[in-house]
Amino acid sequence: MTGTMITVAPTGAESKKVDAPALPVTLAELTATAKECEALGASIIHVHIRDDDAQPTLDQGRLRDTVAGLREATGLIVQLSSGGSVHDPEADRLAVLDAGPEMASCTMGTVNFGDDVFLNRWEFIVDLHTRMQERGIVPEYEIFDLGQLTTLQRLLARHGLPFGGHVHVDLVMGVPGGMPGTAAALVACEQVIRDLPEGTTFSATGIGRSTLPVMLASLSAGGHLRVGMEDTLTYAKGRAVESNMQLVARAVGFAQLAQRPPLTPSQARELLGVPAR
Ligand code: KMH
Ligand code: ZN
Repeated sequence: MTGTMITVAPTGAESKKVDAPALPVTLAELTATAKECEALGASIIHVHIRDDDAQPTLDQGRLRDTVAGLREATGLIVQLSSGGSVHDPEADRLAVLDAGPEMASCTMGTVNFGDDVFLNRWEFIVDLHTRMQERGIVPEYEIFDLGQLTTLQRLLARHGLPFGGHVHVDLVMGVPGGMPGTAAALVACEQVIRDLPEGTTFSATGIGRSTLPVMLASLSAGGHLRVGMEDTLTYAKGRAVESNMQLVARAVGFAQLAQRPPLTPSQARELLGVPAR
């Protein structure tokens, strides 16, 4: 398949609604954003949710309502974040899988995260991976640094392929504490991805100002794209992002220019081994 999977990551756990009023924090805002992003060309939504005070939460009831609401309103692949915020305990992060998503993120190691630490112990990674296998959830392996790809190799060698048999990786580049958001770093990752099981796919996102170089590098290296207000709140120098749709529309434009038009959600399901709906 030569098209581009475009993931929208609309909310995240780090940005505040007061600083970015367009950040979708209610279920109504999230479903409206999801519908518009799907119409523009997104095929996957990477979901973090907020509580009534717009603070990050992993509340089980809200997670279930969110999965149900997004499935009813859109055809997007619903990928819940098992990363949560840096403050979430492991038990709550594992319980995300109980909300019944088609996909969930699964980070391949601990990384400094600005002034905080995003903790992902080996035993916790194994737990997430094996629970997803048992429950028929397709993981997206989140990679914040080059060595985490080697951790993924070790995980697959010791604990087997994910549900569906297809390996998909997301390079999250430019986090302060992780790998830089540069074409050189993306190519270095791509070289290691070649040692993963045949057919492994990758997407990439650049945090903050690295969004454009990472997007262009990923398209030219055969990768897919993730964009959204989880990752950047600046559209251009001195210009704030107006909406997630603005970021998806730009990614769609670049994908089309690269002659790799957006894949539909059903094409993305086929590629990733996510069961058809
Ligand atoms: N919010 C970050 C600490 C994920 O969603 O899996 C972790 C994160 C990764 O966003
Ligand atoms: Zn996330």
